[in-house]
Amino acid sequence: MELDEITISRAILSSQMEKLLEFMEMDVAVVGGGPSGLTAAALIGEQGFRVGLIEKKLSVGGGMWGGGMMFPRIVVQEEAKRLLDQFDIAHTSYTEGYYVASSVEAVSKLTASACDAGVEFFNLFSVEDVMIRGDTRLSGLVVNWTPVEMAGLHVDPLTMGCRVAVDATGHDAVLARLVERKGGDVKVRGEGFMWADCAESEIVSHTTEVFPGLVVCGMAANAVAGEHRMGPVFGGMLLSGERAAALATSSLRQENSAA
Ligand code: 48F
Repeated sequence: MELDEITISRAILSSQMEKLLEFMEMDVAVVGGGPSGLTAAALIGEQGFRVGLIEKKLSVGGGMWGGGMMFPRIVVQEEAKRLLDQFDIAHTSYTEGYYVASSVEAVSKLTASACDAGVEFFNLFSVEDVMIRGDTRLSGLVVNWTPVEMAGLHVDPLTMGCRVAVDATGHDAVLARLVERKGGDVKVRGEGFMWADCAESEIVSHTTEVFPGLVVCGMAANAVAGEHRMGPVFGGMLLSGERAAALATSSLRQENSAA
C-alpha cells in the first residue's frame, strides 16, 4: 500500500473536527487532567454521559505523573485502596495503611479507564473564562489553544457548552477563581501549608458544587475551602474525583427533572 500524506492529514482533520463539533454541547466538561479530574471523568463517562476532558498541557497526569519530587511513586492510604483496585492499579503495602504505586501506571490506568468510558480528550486547550448568564448557572467554557496563551498572541477564543463543569485545575482553582473575580457567589480562600492528615481527611467534604453547574474537586476543592496541601499522597485525589462524579451526575439529573 502506498501512503498518501494528504489522506493522512485529511483523516486527522476530519475526525478531530467531527469530535470538536460533537463536544460543542457536553453534559460534563472536566477541566484538568490530573488525578482527580481523570477519576471524575472516568466515573461520569461510565454512566453514559458525554464527557470532555480539557487539559491545557500536552499530556494528562497533572501533579501525579512526577510522583514525589520526580521519584515516580505515589502513596495511597487505606481509605482509597479500593479505588486502586477498581482502576486495576498495582500496589504494594509499605506499612499498615500505606500503599505504594507507580505514578506512571496510576495515570495510565486512570486515563485508559476514562478512554474506555467514552471520555473525549482535548489537550492543549486552555480554559480562560466561563459562561454564566444572569448569575444563574454555568453554561459553558471559553477556550483557546495553550500555545496562543503561551505566545501572548491576540487571538479570540472559542466556546464549548456544558451542563456541568468540574474544576479539577489543581492548586490554581482556575474556574472557581474566574467565577469569584467576575462577581459570582464563590469565595476562594487559597490553600494552606502542608499538613497531609488534615488535607486528606477533609478533601471529600470540600468537594462540592460551589456554584450551580460548577463542581470543584482535588486540590481546587482544598484551595477554595482554605484547606491545607498534602504532597504526594493521592488517596484524597481519587476519593475527591469519585465524589465530584456523584455530584456532577446528581446536578445533571436535577437539571433534567427541572426541565
Ligand atoms: O494539579 P493536578 O494534578 O490537580 P489535582 O487532580 O491533583 C493534585 C495533585 O496532583 C497534587 C497534590 C496531591 O498531593 O497536591 O498537586 O487536584 O492537575 C491539574 C491539571 O489541570 C490543568 C493542569 O495542566 C493540570 O494537568 N489545568 C490547569 N489550569 C487549566 C488546566 C486551564 N486553565 N485549562 C485547562 N487545564
